[in-house]
Amino acid sequence: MSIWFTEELHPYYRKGIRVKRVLADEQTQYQHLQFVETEFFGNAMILDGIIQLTERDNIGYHEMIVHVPMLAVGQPKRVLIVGGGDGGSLQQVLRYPSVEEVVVCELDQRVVDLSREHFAASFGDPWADPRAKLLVRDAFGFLEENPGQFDVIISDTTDPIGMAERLFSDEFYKLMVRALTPNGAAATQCEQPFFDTALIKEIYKSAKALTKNPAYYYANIPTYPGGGIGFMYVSNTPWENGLKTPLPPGVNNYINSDIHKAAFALPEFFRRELYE
Ligand code: SPD
Repeated sequence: MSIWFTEELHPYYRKGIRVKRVLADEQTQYQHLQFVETEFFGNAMILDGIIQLTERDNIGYHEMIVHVPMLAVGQPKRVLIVGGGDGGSLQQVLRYPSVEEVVVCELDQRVVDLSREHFAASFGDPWADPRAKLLVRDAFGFLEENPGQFDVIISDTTDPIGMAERLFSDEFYKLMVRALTPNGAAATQCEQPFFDTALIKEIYKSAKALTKNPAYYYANIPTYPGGGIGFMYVSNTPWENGLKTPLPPGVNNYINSDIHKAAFALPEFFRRELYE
């Protein structure tokens, strides 16, 4: 028997993946959390009906959201991950020998617990690293309390729906930039150029008002709407600085120097909307 899981993030667009079996299905304090074993993509986590990651194609997401700001900064020591309870970004951050501490501010403990169980084959157990510190709390308050503290901030969030909507606001970007060290860099989950042009434009405006060198970049992730997702790089340090920095020890499955550079090339309609 096989089941098709169909996602409808936008009212005008649907996509589906074939599921072998349901591994977990629960209503947490915050959301509907599901883990499924898929036919092609390995295990997947679904939140409120939206695919967050699969074992096969999370590589583009996690390698790009993490390494672009980390490489630009050079020798990052303190890193904050907003959200990221699945551990995929954490695994990538921990590859850097310069990192002394990674704080993960995740609201839902169940996301962490079930990801440890169902993504162990892909992520190992990054939480066992003594540099990793999990805070089960809302990121807003934490950012407010920690100005100038982080060399890199990664906003690894769900889509801007319900409680996550605030994480795409000007207020959030102000707090995030305030929590960075002067030459620090952030990268945020920043949606899809075709479907979310207006939102991304607003976010770019906020980022531009707060830092000298923001830029949008993109990665291919077949299980996300439109086959990919973009990120906002937010920093006074140009992202190009990272092109000179070697990638950290460990295996890369998506990023290489050509991809790093090419990710910032935008289709003309979108480049014009954003930058002119
Ligand atoms: N439309 C899906 C966007 C999902 C972004 N969050 C992914 C979390 C992976 N750590």
